[in-house]
Amino acid sequence: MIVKLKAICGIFIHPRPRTKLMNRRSLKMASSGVAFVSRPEKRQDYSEGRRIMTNSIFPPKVPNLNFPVMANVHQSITFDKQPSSKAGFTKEIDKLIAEYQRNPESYREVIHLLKCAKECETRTEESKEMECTRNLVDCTTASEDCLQDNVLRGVLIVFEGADCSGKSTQSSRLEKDLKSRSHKVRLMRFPDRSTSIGQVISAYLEKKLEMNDRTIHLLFSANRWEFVQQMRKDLAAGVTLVLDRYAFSGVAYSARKPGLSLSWCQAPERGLPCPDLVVLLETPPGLPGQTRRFGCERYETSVAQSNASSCLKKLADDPTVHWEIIGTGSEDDVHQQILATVEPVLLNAPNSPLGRLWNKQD
Ligand code: FDM
Ligand code: MG
Repeated sequence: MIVKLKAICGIFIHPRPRTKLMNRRSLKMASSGVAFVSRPEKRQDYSEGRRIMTNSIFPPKVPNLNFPVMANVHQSITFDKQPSSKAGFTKEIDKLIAEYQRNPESYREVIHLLKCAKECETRTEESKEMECTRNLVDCTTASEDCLQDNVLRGVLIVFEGADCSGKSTQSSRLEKDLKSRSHKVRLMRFPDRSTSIGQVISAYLEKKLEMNDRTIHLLFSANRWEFVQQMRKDLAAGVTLVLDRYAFSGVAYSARKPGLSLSWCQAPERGLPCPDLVVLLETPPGLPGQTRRFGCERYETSVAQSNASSCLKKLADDPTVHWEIIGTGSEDDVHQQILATVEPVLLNAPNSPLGRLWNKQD
């Protein structure tokens, strides 16, 4: 069965600007009166106010959209759902490789990971796969810090936790709080579904596309690497980055799957900018699973979420990364706890260089 997916451009109206859903390119578009939303499940959040453009992947016949106008089908992607015809999907990876190869300097790690992902789709031996990710460790020498004189670097703060733990709410509250105190701050989220790799990830999460557990793991990682240059530039320019999920989700959601070891899952993430602080939010009892926000994406099951949660807790024991676990409480209480945790980090982190995550040479 061939499933045709289309990326659709539409204009719809935005009630309150949710910049957390936007990356730099989208913000540029926003400033010209059109903004970009990468998560179709957030569509219901937009009803009036601001013009938005979305190019998320939808089925060809878009059902009951809650926003006024859909127009301009501008891209059509075909994925073959049959497990027997891997050729169809490897062709998609080839297209991704060709796209990122247009800028090989910026996307060295991304291209490497995409090539590994293609290997994973075509071969099954673990040794081969291990080999290709191991090479990545040698590959991650790019994106040197471009520190500026007289500018204190920004701070890298990551929010982790299962679905419904409040990451999106709390990361955007922190962003607002820091902005109100005149900090330069940018909110990002992973996966970032706005890029070509992000769209393939999104199709996978929406169960419109099947692929091997290792392949998708590498694509999630490549999705982070494609932003590393921008992240480093921002940090060097004194912009504090607040991230809604990062490499730790990448590891936790994959390592719970049979046959994927923790160390294999960590390999492609080694060398990413190391957070100055990872805030792990605990999930309120009864959640996830019993909330309307718990949708129908892949991994949106209580088993997957609680396994990922346990894996995150294991990762939080790692002394090479600064973790803080925040217990459950009212939204305001949690916010206050986060502020108290973040404050000393904001003061101290800029005085030491940005680390590399899980880097054995450090
Ligand atoms: N997820 C997220 C992964 O499996 N790997 C990753 O690297 C990241 C960043 O994707 F279930 C999972 C976690 C979650 C799903 O994330 C989509 P959001 O935050 O619900 O969009
Ligand atoms: Mg989710």
